[in-house]
Amino acid sequence: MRVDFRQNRQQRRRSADWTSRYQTDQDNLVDERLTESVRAKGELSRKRTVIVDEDAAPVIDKTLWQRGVVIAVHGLVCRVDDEAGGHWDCTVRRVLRTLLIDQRASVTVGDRVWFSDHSKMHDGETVGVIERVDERTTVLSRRDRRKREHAIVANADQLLIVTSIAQPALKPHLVDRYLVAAARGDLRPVICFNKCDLEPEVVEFEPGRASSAEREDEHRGAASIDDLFEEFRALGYTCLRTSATERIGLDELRRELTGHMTVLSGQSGVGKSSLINALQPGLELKVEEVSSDTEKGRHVTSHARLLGLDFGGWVVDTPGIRQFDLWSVEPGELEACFTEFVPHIRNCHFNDCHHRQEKGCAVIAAVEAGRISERRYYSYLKMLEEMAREQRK
Ligand SMILES: Nc1nc2c(ncn2[C@@H]2O[C@H](COP(=O)(O)OP(=O)(O)OP(=O)(O)O)[C@@H](O)[C@H]2O)c(=O)[nH]1
Ligand SMILES: [Mg+2]
Ligand SMILES: [Zn+2]
Repeated sequence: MRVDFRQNRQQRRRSADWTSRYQTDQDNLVDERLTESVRAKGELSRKRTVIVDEDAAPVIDKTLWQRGVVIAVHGLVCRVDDEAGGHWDCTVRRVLRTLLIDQRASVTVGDRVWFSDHSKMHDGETVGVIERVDERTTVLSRRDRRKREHAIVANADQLLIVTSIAQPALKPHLVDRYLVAAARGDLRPVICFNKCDLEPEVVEFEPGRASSAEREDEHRGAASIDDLFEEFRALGYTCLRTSATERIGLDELRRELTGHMTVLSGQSGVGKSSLINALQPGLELKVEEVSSDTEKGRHVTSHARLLGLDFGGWVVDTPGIRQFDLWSVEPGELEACFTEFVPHIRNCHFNDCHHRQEKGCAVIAAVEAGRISERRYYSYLKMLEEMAREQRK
């Protein structure tokens, strides 16, 4: 593969007005081709050859390269943990950076990489260069103000949805939102009911609304913590009861986390940090800073960071990815994330039924027959509205 030496320098400039010129002056087309080929030659001299495999990634040199996982990114420096638990500060080889930019990707937290050891050139400091990034199994991304997508975590496989049964009160709609995010991100959700040492509060639903020209009703309701626990469990999700302070349910939680890369989610104050610290004291404090001189003191708060678990696996606790936006979800995709809707959808009269107030809607019929919970249904309607609002942003 031929790769530019410099990133983004020369966007191949095709004459935008080719077609119009072709129509007005056919003879000039030959000349146009000529000048193009001359320019292409100039480009060649600024490219180099990289041997790539079928994934368009540099061929692995196992004798010289080691495997690692990117646990933090600070500017151009990646903190990489090797398989023996060593920490490395790595830059990314320039041709790889160019390859990745071509693929609209860059190295991010969670990436599994191959890197070369450059410690000899740095007085024995564990410094390396990332030579290759393995294909990702999953990617969580956020959208910036200019609507460009940025990968924040690669290769996570679980989403731990932490809630508390009191202080703060459980928000079932928020749990539903995280469940949608998990389904969209291809992550296995695990729901944790934390603070089970406290007196459970009765949960009042945030009003879900069905608003349309024909119908305007608001759904309000309340449920006990036990009802909600059962509701989520009946939907097939793994649900745990824990207490970080009283050390209840921690073995079960540890079992769920072992060997996985788990993203933590849940509103502030539910006990995410407390749970992680109860499993592995001091874990959050043990996170080291990148030591490279050039990058000292640089922090990018939106970046995630992996915390390695003694018993195997990783957790990611990053404020920036806790509110999964729904901007990339289409109404037709949302219904598929409500697993209990799925068997009914094909019986809806209209193919493109959004299950709001359409005639012959099998989902609404299932709600009326008590086969789908009203709470979940109104939560779905509320999410449809939230999505529409986020897409207008
Ligand atoms: N009673 C009780 N309190 C808890 C439990 N877990 C956490 N807390 C308390 O809840 C408060 C918030 O806990 P954190 O672990 O900081 O919550 P967090 O989810 O990490 O919050 P953010 O980092 O702000 O998102 C602290 O005062 C904890 O002591 C629990 O199981 N039972
Ligand atoms: Mg915290
Ligand atoms: Zn329908």
